[in-house]
Amino acid sequence: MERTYLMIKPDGVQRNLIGEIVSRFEKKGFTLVAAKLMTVSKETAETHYGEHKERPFFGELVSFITSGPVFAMVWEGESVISTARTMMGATNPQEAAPGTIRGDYGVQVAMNVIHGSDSPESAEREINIFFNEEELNSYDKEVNKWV
Ligand code: 3AN
Repeated sequence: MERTYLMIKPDGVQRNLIGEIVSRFEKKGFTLVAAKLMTVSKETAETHYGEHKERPFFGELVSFITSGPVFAMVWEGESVISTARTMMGATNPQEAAPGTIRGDYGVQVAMNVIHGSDSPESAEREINIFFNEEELNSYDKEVNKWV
């Protein structure tokens, strides 16, 4: 069973989208393994976005993600990494399809509402950046036999 790291960014928290976004993943049939509202430190943001260090928008990225609380989550399910990316939509909300989270709620690329791991390697890395082992819950849901 796959796990992914999803994070509602400060714009999504400010715009009261936590419930709506959590609801989409619950209704899809994925299982919430961990979640917390937290303020990301500059060091953690720089580690998380390390692969973008050379990009011109790196400074903007770090200052945005540390500007207010984020809602950090771990979700579990079959092919959850790629399916969550599909549900999020394209990085640039102007290109994201209607019906996706960014397509429905985002306007600009810097504030695109949600982050999601893009591979099993980044999922493992990102889960470990934001959560301790004891924060990760392992449980079965009856509903899972139907999806
Ligand atoms: P994704 O989040 O869809 O995996 P990446 O990994 O290409 O997208 O980019 C990481 C983050 O950097 C994006 N979520 C977005 O907020 C930000 N970003 C990407 N391109 C730009 C840009 N041209 N200007 C500002 N921020 C950007």
